[in-house]
Amino acid sequence: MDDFLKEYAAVLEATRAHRIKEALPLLRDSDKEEVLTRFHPDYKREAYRAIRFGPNQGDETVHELAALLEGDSPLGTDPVDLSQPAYQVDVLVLGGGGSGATAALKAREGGQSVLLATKLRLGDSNTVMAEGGIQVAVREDDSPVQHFVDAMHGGHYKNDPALLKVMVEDAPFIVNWLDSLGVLFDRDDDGNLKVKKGGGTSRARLLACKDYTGLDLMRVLKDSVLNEESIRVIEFAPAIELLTGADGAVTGAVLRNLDTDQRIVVQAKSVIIATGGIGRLHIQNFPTSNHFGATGDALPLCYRVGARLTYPGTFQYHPTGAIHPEQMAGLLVTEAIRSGGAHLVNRAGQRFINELEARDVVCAAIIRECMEGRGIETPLGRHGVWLDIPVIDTMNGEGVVKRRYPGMVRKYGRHGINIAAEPVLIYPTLHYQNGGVQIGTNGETEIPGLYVAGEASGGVHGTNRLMGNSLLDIIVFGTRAGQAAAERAAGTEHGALTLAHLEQFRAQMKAAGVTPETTSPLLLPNYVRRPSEAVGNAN
Ligand code: MEZ
Repeated sequence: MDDFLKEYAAVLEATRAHRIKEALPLLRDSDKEEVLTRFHPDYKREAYRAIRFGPNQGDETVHELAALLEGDSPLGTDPVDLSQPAYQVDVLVLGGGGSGATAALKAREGGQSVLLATKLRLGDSNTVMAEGGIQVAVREDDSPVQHFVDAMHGGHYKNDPALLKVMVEDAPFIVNWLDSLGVLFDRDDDGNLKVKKGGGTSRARLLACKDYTGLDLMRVLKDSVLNEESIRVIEFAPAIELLTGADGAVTGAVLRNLDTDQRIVVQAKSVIIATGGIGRLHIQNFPTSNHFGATGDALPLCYRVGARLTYPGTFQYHPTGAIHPEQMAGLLVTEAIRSGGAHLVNRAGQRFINELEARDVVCAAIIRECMEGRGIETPLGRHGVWLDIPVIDTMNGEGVVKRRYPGMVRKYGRHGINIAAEPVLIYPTLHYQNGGVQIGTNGETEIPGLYVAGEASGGVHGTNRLMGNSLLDIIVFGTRAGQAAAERAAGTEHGALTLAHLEQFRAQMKAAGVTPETTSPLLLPNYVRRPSEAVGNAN
């Protein structure tokens, strides 16, 4: 352990026996409200401003997202030849994570030709970063109704009830499908699915593949897509603009080949956007648990064709992001560790919140401890509190941490930290966009031909998602969007390919007196060198 931590660790160890006996009550609603409004980043007014034009004009969001929505198209004013599309397909899926892969498989099952285009490689996504599990009511003492009630409570009753209803009701079928594809869910000695409890839930309903659940899901989804020869996959080819027909329906997209910078025009009868979340915008300067590609690309693309966003101003800061060593900053330390009994402890050796409160409340409580001087500062100026992981072995016997959390053991082990024996420093990390493009129960948007699935969409989680509901969301709505998009394609002709929506968008921008600060979608985080900046590239 680094020297600067030793004196604090001694305090932590001295209080462990006492803490084990302590039962921390859950907060009353009024206390939750107080800690949230004072310390949660979503309530920091100076981080927000109103969107100046478009479908969400007047709604508040963070500066980073407002700039993206009001950004101009990367197409600039260069003419694009739309007369000879490189591909003509029934269903175009944008995004190669869990939701995109599922949507492609289901659209193909619907008998339609499918092209899946993805910004990085197939599978490079937030799905593979998901650790703790997927919520499904499988036990006898549980039900989709109970799951619904928990998610509503966690989401501050802002969830779209119709979306949430189908999500919890489809969940048991989804788990059967994943099981049939070969996902290796944890099971007990009798072969029954094992369940864990997540924060903010009344029942243990989290199914997991150790602490790399998303990785295992993506493993089988990726294989399934690759085994389906009739699904065409193009990698390193993100969408930079959608295309619309005379009636405003989405009729295709312009992709950019990241290697050659060439544009690729695709004509499609239905387009499904499943490009994930926004963590790599580092909203309010937070570190992030998100994948490199998580630059919120769906939001400006959909906004420009006139799709409304729901809750564009709410984000999830996962309570336990690593802050030390610096190379790990932002990395997710799964909630499954708190669900397994780890304590959150301040520098005085005190627990300060029930570790299984909903995420936004735990996040706000950690920020409060740090702001009020009860955190620990790292040599590089980050502040955080302890996550006492060794207490799990103290309570359950040696070897439990290693057995249950092999992914975490490995990630910290690379930096010489043995989490079974040493506590780790954590602070909230930007993890999830609670809001997104407004959808109906089949992933449909208000724009004909445009479907959105997974983290890019919003509404199902209200303003605070519960652990494990994201892996469920991506598969449920990937499935529904894939099926609905295929059904539409079966009964539609290809539409004209135009950029009429972009002209209208630019006219609205001009009328609002807005000068764009950036082009969007961003595609890569600002600190990543663009292909055009590569050594030897004269452009
Ligand atoms: O759903 C999630 O965000 C999740 C399971 C994260 C985690 O803590 O592992």
